[in-house]
Amino acid sequence: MSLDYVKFSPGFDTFMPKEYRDMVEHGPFGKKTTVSQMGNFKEILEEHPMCAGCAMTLFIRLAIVAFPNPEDTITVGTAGCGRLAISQAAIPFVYGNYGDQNGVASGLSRGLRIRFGDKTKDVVVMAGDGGTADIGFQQVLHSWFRKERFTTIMLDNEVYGNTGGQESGMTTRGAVLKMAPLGKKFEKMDMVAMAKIAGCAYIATVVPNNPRRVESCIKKAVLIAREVGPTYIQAYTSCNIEYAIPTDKVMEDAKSVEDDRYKFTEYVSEDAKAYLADRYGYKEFIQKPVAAVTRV
Ligand SMILES: Cc1ncc(C[n+]2csc(CCOP(=O)(O)OP(=O)(O)O)c2C)c(N)n1
Ligand code: SF4
Repeated sequence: MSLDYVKFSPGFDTFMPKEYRDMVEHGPFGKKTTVSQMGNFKEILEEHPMCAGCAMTLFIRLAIVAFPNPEDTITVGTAGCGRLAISQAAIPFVYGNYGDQNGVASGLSRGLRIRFGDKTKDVVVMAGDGGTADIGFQQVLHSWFRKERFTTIMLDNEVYGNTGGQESGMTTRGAVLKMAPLGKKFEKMDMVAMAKIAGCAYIATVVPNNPRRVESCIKKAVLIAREVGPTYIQAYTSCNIEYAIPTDKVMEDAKSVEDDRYKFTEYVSEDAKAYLADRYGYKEFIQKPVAAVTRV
């Protein structure tokens, strides 16, 4: 059992730092904690070096709380702001070259299935829009076409935040950034349509100001990826620095962007619906019996 990893070896408990003791005693491992209980348990991610008010950090925090089995989850990331937070979480994090994340996750997810057989090990990629739609694009698409069973989350701040404001394929047309002063010349890439074409079994677009919705999307995506196929979540996680959003307006911005051009959408394949209903009791996907035809 992976929970044994975090427990103290006999004789070591008195030497462990307080944070570690807290994590073992009050962390979410082996429990079914939810976002509505935040504040009542020690979170896996509590400290990070991200900018104050960064929506990406809030989303990452919510996503990690939502992992169905955090003690059996490995995150994979790449260059970009998000890895600065994800790498501080008290669960394993694998960091490859910029854009390699879906190639790394493919090998990791296959290897874990061979090594651990029938035990569940979840692999979750979290990478920026540049890492996912630009430099990592080929590896992302091929992992989907190959039906690799892990979750890909795009932290879509619509800019290269970590390197000071270059445009990405996910920047909206016309946006002017510090290092794109003439304005983006092309449309924002439609990665949701590409995920559909490539055969992802679950696809969602979401913003971070509805924690329960984020939780529901992450849980479904991770559970479906265990057996049915690749899953993709695209999250609007604004960069308040590069888009000059005052820190106290970050959630307001997320709400207005959600109402305007980043609406909540969710696609669940028929196989994934049946799997969620049968295996995890999702009522919304239980097939209703066809009413008998009465003849008169
Ligand atoms: C091969 C390679 N090219 C370029 C870089 C420099 N680099 C680091 S982060 C980054 C941009 C990250 O943008 P994005 O993926 O959108 O993530 P964000 O920082 O916005 O979260 C770049 C170009 C690198 N680390 N490795
Ligand atoms: S640069 Fe932007 S995305 Fe990166 S940590 Fe700061 S606010 Fe967040």
